[in-house]
Amino acid sequence: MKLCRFSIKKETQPRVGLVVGEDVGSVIDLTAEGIDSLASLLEFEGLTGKLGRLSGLPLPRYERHQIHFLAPVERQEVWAAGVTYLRSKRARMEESDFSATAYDRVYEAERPEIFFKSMPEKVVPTGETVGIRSDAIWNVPEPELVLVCNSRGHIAGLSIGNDMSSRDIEGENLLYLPQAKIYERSCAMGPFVVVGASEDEAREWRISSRIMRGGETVFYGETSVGQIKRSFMELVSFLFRSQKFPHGACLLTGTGIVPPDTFTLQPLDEIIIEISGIGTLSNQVVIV
Ligand code: DO4
Ligand code: MG
Repeated sequence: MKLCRFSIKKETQPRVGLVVGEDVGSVIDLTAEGIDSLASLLEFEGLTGKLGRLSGLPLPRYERHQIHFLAPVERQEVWAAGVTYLRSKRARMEESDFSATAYDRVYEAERPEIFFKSMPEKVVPTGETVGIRSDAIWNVPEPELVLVCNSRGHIAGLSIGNDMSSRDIEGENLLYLPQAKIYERSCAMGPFVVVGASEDEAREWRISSRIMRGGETVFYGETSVGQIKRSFMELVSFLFRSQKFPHGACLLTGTGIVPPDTFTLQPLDEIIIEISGIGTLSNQVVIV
């Protein structure tokens, strides 16, 4: 089952929706049943049963062309794990001189790399622009599965994220990581939160990234969610160590798709990230 946040075109009120049909045929407006936030819904035990009951009610439905998708995040902080795929570890070791061993060590260590990524209100939804820094010369998208956690640290849903990154800044010095990762429009998420899928199911999903420039594909890469080295709960339990998230938290799980070292994003590029069990997150690039 897929949830989303949306607004009706020409309106601004955010609504919570249940997606009907494989290809987003329509969206049931759960806000009409008093559900005013996605986060509150994700707090329910037995959520799929509740959603099954809600889908039987005579609630308003909107067709895809009548709505805009909003990012599926409200007051949750957005965090990200790193170096969870072998491909990511190798790429970071290649881009950096004197901090290469840090990536090697963190890949093997008990404690994963986890960093703050975005305030919720800064997360970009599908269809809007993501940013590349004006002071960076080597920029890439990082397509990642997102673990959408409730306040108890349960993984209530799964979504798609883009951890936009400046590789030249990150590679110059590890201490520059926050600047390489956190800037205007550097995090996109959505459009859906899939609920009721187990980790075993999710590990079978394919994740792909296509970058289009002037109508041509200039990069395509794919991998499997199953290549993530650590279990989902392992990552979440480290995030929730010694820290409370009263509104829940989103955790991007790291990238396994890295374009060749000669590749950098340009303004107007279209980034299309697909995860087979979830859907497609699509954003155009702008300089910020
Ligand atoms: O340590 C650098 C960031 C790693 C990361 O974002 C990833 O592996 O996805
Ligand atoms: Mg990343």
